[in-house]
Amino acid sequence: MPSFDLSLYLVTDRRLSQGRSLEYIVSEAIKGGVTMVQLREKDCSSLEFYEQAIKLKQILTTHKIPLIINDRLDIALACNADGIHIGQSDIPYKVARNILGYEKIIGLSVENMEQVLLSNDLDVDYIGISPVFSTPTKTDTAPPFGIDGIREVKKICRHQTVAIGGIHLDNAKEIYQAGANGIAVVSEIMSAKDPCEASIKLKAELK
Ligand code: TZP
Ligand code: MG
Repeated sequence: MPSFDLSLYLVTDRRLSQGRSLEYIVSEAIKGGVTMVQLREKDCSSLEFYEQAIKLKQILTTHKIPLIINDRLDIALACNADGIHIGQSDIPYKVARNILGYEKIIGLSVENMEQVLLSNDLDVDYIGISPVFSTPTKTDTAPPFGIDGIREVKKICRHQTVAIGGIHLDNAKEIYQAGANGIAVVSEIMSAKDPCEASIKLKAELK
Protein backbone atom coordinates (compact mmCIF):
# COMPACT_ATOMS: atom_id res chain seq x y z
CA MET A 1 0.00 0.00 0.00
CA PRO A 2 1.42 3.42 -0.90
CA SER A 3 2.43 5.75 1.91
CA PHE A 4 0.89 9.20 2.02
CA ASP A 5 0.48 12.16 4.33
CA LEU A 6 -2.98 13.62 4.85
CA SER A 7 -1.89 16.55 6.98
CA LEU A 8 -2.61 19.34 4.49
CA TYR A 9 -4.85 18.21 1.67
CA LEU A 10 -5.85 20.65 -1.06
CA VAL A 11 -9.10 19.94 -2.90
CA THR A 12 -9.40 22.02 -6.05
CA ASP A 13 -12.35 24.07 -7.25
CA ARG A 14 -11.75 26.19 -10.31
CA ARG A 15 -14.80 28.31 -9.55
CA LEU A 16 -12.92 29.72 -6.55
CA SER A 17 -9.57 30.31 -8.23
CA GLN A 18 -10.30 33.90 -9.25
CA GLY A 19 -9.21 33.28 -12.81
CA ARG A 20 -5.86 31.77 -11.86
CA SER A 21 -4.87 28.40 -13.31
CA LEU A 22 -4.93 25.29 -11.16
CA GLU A 23 -1.29 24.71 -12.12
CA TYR A 24 -0.39 28.07 -10.57
CA ILE A 25 -2.37 27.51 -7.38
CA VAL A 26 -1.16 23.95 -6.93
CA SER A 27 2.48 24.96 -7.53
CA GLU A 28 2.21 27.73 -4.93
CA ALA A 29 0.46 25.41 -2.48
CA ILE A 30 3.25 22.86 -2.91
CA LYS A 31 5.80 25.53 -2.02
CA GLY A 32 3.73 26.19 1.09
CA GLY A 33 3.70 22.53 2.11
CA VAL A 34 0.52 20.80 0.93
CA THR A 35 0.88 17.03 1.19
CA MET A 36 -1.95 15.76 -1.06
CA VAL A 37 -3.96 17.27 -3.92
CA GLN A 38 -7.39 16.19 -5.10
CA LEU A 39 -8.61 17.30 -8.52
CA ARG A 40 -12.32 17.88 -8.14
CA GLU A 41 -14.20 18.95 -11.26
CA LYS A 42 -17.96 19.17 -11.22
CA ASP A 43 -18.60 21.03 -14.40
CA CYS A 44 -16.35 20.24 -17.32
CA SER A 45 -15.98 17.83 -20.22
CA SER A 46 -14.09 14.56 -19.85
CA LEU A 47 -11.46 15.96 -22.19
CA GLU A 48 -10.91 19.04 -20.02
CA PHE A 49 -10.85 16.92 -16.87
CA TYR A 50 -8.29 14.57 -18.41
CA GLU A 51 -6.06 17.37 -19.68
CA GLN A 52 -6.18 19.14 -16.35
CA ALA A 53 -5.32 15.91 -14.56
CA ILE A 54 -2.29 15.33 -16.80
CA LYS A 55 -1.00 18.86 -16.12
CA LEU A 56 -1.34 18.46 -12.35
CA LYS A 57 0.14 14.98 -12.42
CA GLN A 58 3.32 16.33 -14.03
CA ILE A 59 3.73 19.01 -11.38
CA LEU A 60 2.90 16.74 -8.45
CA THR A 61 5.07 13.82 -9.56
CA THR A 62 8.12 16.10 -9.54
CA HIS A 63 7.41 16.87 -5.90
CA LYS A 64 6.36 13.32 -4.97
CA ILE A 65 2.93 14.52 -3.88
CA PRO A 66 -0.03 12.23 -4.59
CA LEU A 67 -2.67 13.28 -7.12
CA ILE A 68 -6.11 12.03 -6.16
CA ILE A 69 -9.00 12.25 -8.62
CA ASN A 70 -12.48 12.96 -7.33
CA ASP A 71 -15.11 10.41 -8.40
CA ARG A 72 -13.85 9.56 -11.88
CA LEU A 73 -12.16 6.19 -12.05
CA ASP A 74 -11.69 6.51 -15.81
CA ILE A 75 -9.79 9.78 -15.44
CA ALA A 76 -7.71 8.34 -12.59
CA LEU A 77 -6.69 5.41 -14.76
CA ALA A 78 -6.12 7.53 -17.84
CA CYS A 79 -3.70 9.91 -16.11
CA ASN A 80 -2.16 7.26 -13.84
CA ALA A 81 -3.22 9.20 -10.75
CA ASP A 82 -2.14 8.01 -7.33
CA GLY A 83 -5.70 7.34 -6.30
CA ILE A 84 -9.32 8.37 -6.21
CA HIS A 85 -11.69 9.86 -3.70
CA ILE A 86 -15.23 8.54 -3.71
CA GLY A 87 -18.40 9.56 -1.94
CA GLN A 88 -21.33 7.50 -0.78
CA SER A 89 -23.14 7.90 -4.11
CA ASP A 90 -20.14 7.18 -6.32
CA ILE A 91 -18.84 3.92 -7.74
CA PRO A 92 -18.78 1.30 -4.92
CA TYR A 93 -15.50 1.00 -3.04
CA LYS A 94 -15.02 -2.69 -3.85
CA VAL A 95 -15.47 -2.10 -7.57
CA ALA A 96 -12.96 0.74 -7.45
CA ARG A 97 -10.48 -1.44 -5.55
CA ASN A 98 -10.86 -4.33 -8.00
CA ILE A 99 -10.05 -2.02 -10.86
CA LEU A 100 -7.30 0.05 -9.23
CA GLY A 101 -5.61 -2.60 -7.10
CA TYR A 102 -3.78 -2.03 -3.82
CA GLU A 103 -1.02 0.14 -5.23
CA LYS A 104 -3.46 3.05 -5.47
CA ILE A 105 -4.97 5.17 -2.72
CA ILE A 106 -8.74 5.10 -2.23
CA GLY A 107 -10.39 7.63 0.03
CA LEU A 108 -14.06 7.48 1.02
CA SER A 109 -16.25 10.28 2.34
CA VAL A 110 -18.37 9.41 5.34
CA GLU A 111 -21.30 11.56 6.35
CA ASN A 112 -22.50 9.97 9.59
CA MET A 113 -21.40 7.54 12.29
CA GLU A 114 -23.11 4.57 10.67
CA GLN A 115 -21.01 5.09 7.54
CA VAL A 116 -17.89 5.38 9.70
CA LEU A 117 -18.64 1.96 11.21
CA LEU A 118 -19.34 0.45 7.79
CA SER A 119 -16.02 1.81 6.50
CA ASN A 120 -14.25 -0.36 9.10
CA ASP A 121 -15.23 -3.36 6.98
CA LEU A 122 -13.54 -1.87 3.92
CA ASP A 123 -9.82 -1.59 3.19
CA VAL A 124 -10.08 2.09 2.32
CA ASP A 125 -6.84 4.02 2.73
CA TYR A 126 -8.47 6.92 4.52
CA ILE A 127 -11.89 8.37 5.24
CA GLY A 128 -13.00 11.95 4.71
CA ILE A 129 -15.11 13.27 7.58
CA SER A 130 -17.61 15.28 5.61
CA PRO A 131 -18.45 17.94 6.49
CA VAL A 132 -16.86 18.94 9.76
CA PHE A 133 -18.46 22.40 9.52
CA SER A 134 -21.04 23.76 7.12
CA THR A 135 -19.55 25.65 4.20
CA PRO A 136 -20.71 27.83 1.33
CA THR A 137 -18.35 25.88 -0.97
CA LYS A 138 -20.64 22.81 -0.86
CA THR A 139 -24.16 23.24 0.41
CA ASP A 140 -25.71 19.83 -0.36
CA THR A 141 -23.98 18.19 2.59
CA ALA A 142 -25.10 16.08 5.53
CA PRO A 143 -25.29 17.78 8.97
CA PRO A 144 -21.77 18.73 10.14
CA PHE A 145 -19.83 16.46 12.50
CA GLY A 146 -18.33 19.35 14.46
CA ILE A 147 -15.22 19.00 16.59
CA ASP A 148 -16.92 16.55 18.96
CA GLY A 149 -17.88 14.45 15.96
CA ILE A 150 -14.21 14.10 14.99
CA ARG A 151 -13.46 12.81 18.49
CA GLU A 152 -16.31 10.29 18.21
CA VAL A 153 -15.08 9.13 14.80
CA LYS A 154 -11.55 8.66 16.15
CA LYS A 155 -12.89 6.40 18.91
CA ILE A 156 -14.49 3.92 16.53
CA CYS A 157 -12.62 4.23 13.24
CA ARG A 158 -9.63 2.11 12.24
CA HIS A 159 -8.66 4.28 9.27
CA GLN A 160 -6.67 7.46 8.87
CA THR A 161 -8.96 10.47 8.77
CA VAL A 162 -9.06 13.81 7.02
CA ALA A 163 -11.69 16.40 7.91
CA ILE A 164 -13.31 18.64 5.28
CA GLY A 165 -15.73 21.54 5.22
CA GLY A 166 -15.42 25.07 6.53
CA ILE A 167 -11.82 24.68 7.63
CA HIS A 168 -9.86 27.90 7.84
CA LEU A 169 -6.84 29.26 9.65
CA ASP A 170 -8.88 30.05 12.77
CA ASN A 171 -10.17 26.50 13.31
CA ALA A 172 -7.50 24.25 11.77
CA LYS A 173 -5.67 23.68 15.04
CA GLU A 174 -8.69 22.34 16.91
CA ILE A 175 -9.28 19.83 14.13
CA TYR A 176 -5.77 18.45 14.43
CA GLN A 177 -6.12 18.48 18.20
CA ALA A 178 -9.38 16.51 18.00
CA GLY A 179 -7.37 13.75 16.36
CA ALA A 180 -7.86 14.11 12.61
CA ASN A 181 -4.75 13.10 10.66
CA GLY A 182 -5.29 15.97 8.34
CA ILE A 183 -7.38 18.87 7.10
CA ALA A 184 -8.76 19.12 3.57
CA VAL A 185 -9.45 22.63 2.35
CA VAL A 186 -10.88 24.20 -0.77
CA SER A 187 -11.50 27.93 -0.37
CA GLU A 188 -8.81 28.65 2.23
CA ILE A 189 -6.14 27.94 -0.38
CA MET A 190 -7.99 28.23 -3.71
CA SER A 191 -9.26 31.73 -2.99
CA ALA A 192 -6.26 32.96 -1.03
CA LYS A 193 -4.49 35.97 -2.50
CA ASP A 194 -1.26 34.12 -1.79
CA PRO A 195 -1.89 30.34 -1.85
CA CYS A 196 1.69 29.62 -0.77
CA GLU A 197 1.39 31.78 2.33
CA ALA A 198 -2.06 30.36 3.12
CA SER A 199 -0.59 26.85 3.00
CA ILE A 200 2.37 27.76 5.20
CA LYS A 201 0.04 29.27 7.79
CA LEU A 202 -2.26 26.24 7.83
CA LYS A 203 0.71 23.89 8.12
CA ALA A 204 2.01 25.86 11.09
CA GLU A 205 -1.23 25.06 12.95
CA LEU A 206 -0.19 21.41 12.94
CA LYS A 207 2.52 22.05 15.46
N1 TZP B 1 -16.95 18.04 0.69
C1 TZP B 1 -17.50 18.31 1.86
S1 TZP B 1 -17.40 19.94 2.27
C2 TZP B 1 -16.57 20.28 0.82
C3 TZP B 1 -16.42 19.13 0.09
C4 TZP B 1 -15.77 19.03 -1.23
C5 TZP B 1 -16.12 21.65 0.45
C6 TZP B 1 -15.13 22.23 1.39
O1 TZP B 1 -14.78 23.53 0.97
P1 TZP B 1 -14.19 24.63 1.95
O2 TZP B 1 -14.08 25.86 1.09
O3 TZP B 1 -12.84 24.15 2.38
O4 TZP B 1 -15.16 24.81 3.07
MG1 MG C 1 -18.33 12.25 -5.20
